Amino acid sequence: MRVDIVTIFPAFFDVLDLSLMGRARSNGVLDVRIHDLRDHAHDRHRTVDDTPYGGGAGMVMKPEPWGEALDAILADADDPLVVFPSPAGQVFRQSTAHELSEEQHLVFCCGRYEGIDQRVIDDTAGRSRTMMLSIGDYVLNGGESATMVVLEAVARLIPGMVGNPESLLHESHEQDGLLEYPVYTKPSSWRGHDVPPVLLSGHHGRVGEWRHAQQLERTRLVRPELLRAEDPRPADGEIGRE
Ligand code: 6GU
Repeated sequence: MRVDIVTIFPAFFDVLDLSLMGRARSNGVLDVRIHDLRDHAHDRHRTVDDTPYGGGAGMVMKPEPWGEALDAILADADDPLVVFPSPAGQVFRQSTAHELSEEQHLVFCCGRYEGIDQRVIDDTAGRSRTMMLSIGDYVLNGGESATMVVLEAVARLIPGMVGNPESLLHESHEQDGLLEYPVYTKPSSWRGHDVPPVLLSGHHGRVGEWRHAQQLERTRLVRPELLRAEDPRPADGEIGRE
């Protein structure tokens, strides 16, 4: 997958050299290119922002540097998806991560200040598939950290990224939409806390039932809105059983 990121803070993405991402980049699974928006600002101060028409607080990112930066990236691109991280966008979910992991070329446009001049988004939508994406209901100072979040969630779903693809199946927000069950490793007793005995029983059926009950209980306590009509209720007697 090719990924282009346009930002006024290229150094923010230095961490992409590390860990899973670093390996994916060196073995060719991910081709990530970072672009400094200021390379497309041509005044002496490399200005990328200006005051908002209509008044109000803060600054707005000027359209010209964005237009030029995107012209250069999109010139030789084959059906890219251009993403504008924004708290005003559609909410990014695990299902969105799966959809984006099927793309062959993503372009992330990291806004700062009060946002990017809307005409940049409109102009881009006139020539490429374009979306505004929010990572949740809170406010960040810019799109950089949101881009990192989206990229990490998407990249690990690309075939060949995660060592054992089976490990992707039993996670929160996958499959049945329940939160994941708690996990334990050796020693079986630590600081007076014992691993739940069922996990030491070697009885796969009972382990599976216990894990599912834990998923339901956690979800009911922390994220009840994720439960579906067909999920058993506490009254069904499943929750808390060992
Ligand atoms: Cl994508 N950007 C900013 N600036 N704030 C956010 C966000 C994005 N998602 C949630 N809050």
